[in-house]
Parts: sequence; C-alpha cells; structure tokens
Amino acid sequence: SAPASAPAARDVTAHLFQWPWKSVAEECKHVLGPDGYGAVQVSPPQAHVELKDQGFPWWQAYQPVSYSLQSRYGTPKEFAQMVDSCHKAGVRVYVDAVLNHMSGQPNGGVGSDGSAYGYYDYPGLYSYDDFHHCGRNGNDDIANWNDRWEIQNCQLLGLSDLATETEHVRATLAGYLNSLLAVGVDGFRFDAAKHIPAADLEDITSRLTRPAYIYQEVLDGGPIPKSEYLPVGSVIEDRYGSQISRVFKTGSLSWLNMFGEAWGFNASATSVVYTDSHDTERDTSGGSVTYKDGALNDLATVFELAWPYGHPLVLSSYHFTSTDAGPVSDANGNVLPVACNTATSGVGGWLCQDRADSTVGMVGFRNTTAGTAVTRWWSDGSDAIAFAREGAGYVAINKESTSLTRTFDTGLPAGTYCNLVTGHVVGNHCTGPSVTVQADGFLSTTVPGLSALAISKDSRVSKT
Ligand code: LM2
Ligand code: CA
Repeated sequence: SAPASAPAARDVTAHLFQWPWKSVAEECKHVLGPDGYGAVQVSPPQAHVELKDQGFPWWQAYQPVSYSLQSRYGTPKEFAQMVDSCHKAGVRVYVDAVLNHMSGQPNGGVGSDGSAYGYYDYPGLYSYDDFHHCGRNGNDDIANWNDRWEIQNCQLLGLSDLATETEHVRATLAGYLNSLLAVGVDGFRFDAAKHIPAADLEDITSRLTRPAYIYQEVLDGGPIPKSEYLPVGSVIEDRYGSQISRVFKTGSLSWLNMFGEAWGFNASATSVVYTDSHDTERDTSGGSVTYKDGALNDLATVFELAWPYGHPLVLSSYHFTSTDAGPVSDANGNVLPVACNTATSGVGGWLCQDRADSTVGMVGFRNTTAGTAVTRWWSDGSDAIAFAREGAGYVAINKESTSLTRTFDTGLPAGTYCNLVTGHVVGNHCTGPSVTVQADGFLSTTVPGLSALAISKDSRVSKT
C-alpha cells in the first residue's frame, strides 16, 4: 500500500522521551489533546535488554529481545489503555519501531519480559541465520561509513543485525508492526532506517494491514540519500535541526527567510523536523540547541512552530549530566510516573517541555495559521526577525540581547491581541501581556531581548 500522507491539520507531535504509558495517557488527556498537539511519539515499546549493572540506561529500549509489549514503560494492557486515552483526546500515537537489529549483548541475558536471549538467539523468534554476519572488520561491525553495503549489512554499534532481505525476518517484523496497528497505533518512526535497504522496508510495509504514517531516520551524510526512502514514507530531515541550531547559536536569524527546500532539505510535506532530538541533545560536541540553552532553545522552538516547513516534533525529556542516564526508575528499572510540577529541576527531573507556555502557545498558533503563506518578512539584518502568516497570524523573534522597539506591518485586523508566547486567552482576556493592532494593520510595540511575540486571529481578545 502507498505510504499514508502526513496529517493535514494538527501536525505537531510531542516526543515524550522515556515516558511510561500511564503518564503518556494522562498527558494526552490533560495536556496534548487540549493544547492542540496532533500526535505523540512514544519510546520503543517492545521488550528490551535490562542492564542493571549499568544503572538501566535509557538506550536499553533500542536493544529489542522480543516483540512482547512488556517493557520498563509499562504492561501491554497499559500500552493499549494509553492508545485509547490518546485517541479519546484526539491525539494520534506514533511508535518508535526498532527494526534493524536486536540486542548488542554478546553474553545474552534476560529481557524486560522475563525471556532469556542470546546475542543471535531470541527463542521462538530469531536464530543465528536470521542475522547478518558480514565478515568484515574482525567483529562484523560497521567501520567504513562510506560503504553502502557495510552500513546495511554489518552491525551498528555491535547490535545484532537482522537479515531483512529474508522472508522470515520480513514476516516477523511486519507481524510486530501489525500487532501495534491492531492495538490502534497510527504511525511509526523507523529507527535506524538507513541501516535497512529501502527495498526491504518497502516489502515489510507492503504487508501492513492498514495505512500508517511512517517517518524514517535516515541521517544526513554518506552514500545513502534520504530520497531513497520516500517510496516507504516520510523521512526525518535532520539537517533542519543542525542548521537551526547553528543559526541560533552562532549565526544570524536574518538568514532564515528562505529556510527549507532552498537550503537543500527534502520536500516539506514529507519531512519531519526537530530543533533537537533525544540523540542530538546528548551529542557531546554541543552543536544542538537543547534545554540547557534556556531562552535560546525556547526561541528556536517558537521559530520551528511558527515556520511552515516540515512536520515538527517537540522533545519532552529530563535533566541529565551523564548521557547514558536513564529516567527515574525503581529498583527493577521500571520508570516511575512522570512528575511535571515537582522535581522539575536537578538531574533526572522531568522537564515537560511539551507544557512550556511559549511552546503550548505556539502549537495553537501553528494550528490557527496552517495553510497560510509566510509574508511581510522583516529582519534587522542580524538577530531580530518578524513575519506574517498572511491573514492569520504574526510573529516577531528577538534574539538580540537588547529590546526591539518597532512598528510592525502585521496585515491583521484591528484589535487587542494576546501574545501567545507569554500568555493565553481565557474568555476574552489574556493571562499575559497584550498588544494592539491599529486599523491599518500596524503594531507598535517593544519586544524584550531574547523573547518573542506571536499573535493570531484566535488570540484577538477585543476588536479595539
Ligand atoms: C537510533 N536511531 O537510528 C536511535 O535514535 C539511537 O538513540 C540508538 O542508539 C541507535 N539508533 C540504535 O537503535 C542508542 C544509543 C546508543 C546505544 C544504542 C543501543 O544512542 O548509545 O548503544 O541505543 O542501546 C549502546 C552503547 C554502545 C554499545 C551498544 C551495544 O552505548 O556503546 O555498542 O549499546 O551494546 C558496543
Ligand atoms: Ca542492517
């Protein structure tokens, strides 16, 4: 079947990194649905390795041991209840699907579902011949990242690499995806898609029992282009995050007026984007904007949600110092319920970025302005920019350290508007500062340094 296209409306996905299912269910009901998120991306739900002596790192989930949905995030029943809760709130559920590999534990172990496994032995599922043994580099691992064959047929990070060209592996992987569709899952992120030939993914997805939204991780660089994966579905445009980070950290916002395809990115409609991901926020080279950048990171998210390129992910994660540190868990590694209102600071504390006032306001702005063009671009030639989403909204982002006082040409009808970055509309008043658009569509105001202003036709609290 042809890949399901991207959602036409409510295209913001909250990536609730490492959240347990019960907490995701609550977040859908009380936050994501009411605030206008269209979807949630959850962590890999299949059974995984358990590495107690390493302190239960977050990346256990990227080492599958079976396709039972018994994980540190909850039980199969809790998973199903989460899907129902999210659907009732109007939120689609996307699963991070690990298809390229199983575990990377040469000595085997016991998984989160209680099953014993070996490196190339997952009883009832896969045995030695279901894996690639590429015969290179002494240990079968990928070493030459310029070699297409090696990237797809050797082991990524020592993870046992599934022989996705074989009937048994294809049928088993399709069976896993179909079991998720049967529970109501709406789409998939294909983890490490670059390491699986696109033809294999085409075969696997042709077996799906119903259309699903698919976005694939095909990181930029090397011999395998993203475009190869478009017949399978959408593709994560990781260059968006690296370029946004570069522009906000060391460049100039004035560069952003043509941000998108003109920068060499894939077509907007088939691209999923983020300012940072769970991987880039841990990239010790420090290239990515992350929560550690504070207001700068918030402003990058304001831009992401205001700008009509790609389908945005919003990462919601936890404080860390060690890049391996897992989420706050009990003695058995099961993740404890997410607490957003307490313990939000300090190592391990949940950040709940999906709830940040400016982000929530901009999710609403994106929904209100969907389908409208960017017009009336203005910049100071440096780090202050403003633009309209014609007839529906207007945004100004001031990354300068000093305040910006200016008369902006919004093109909006006269009235008092709530700044969605700093407040929200309740009845006919704004919980934060408002601004006034004159009869001619001009708006005279001051935007403080390192802050933003966003107004939309749905944030007008009075006609004068
Ligand atoms: C991804 N996308 O393609 C995920 O976004 C990324 O987070 C995953 O890596 C990766 N692919 C594999 O699914 C994470 C994590 C790694 C971790 C792996 C496997 O970033 O650090 O590797 O999951 O759990 C860990 C160790 C590594 C070791 C490997 C195998 O850090 O040193 O390699 O396990 O034991 C010998
Ligand atoms: Ca592979």
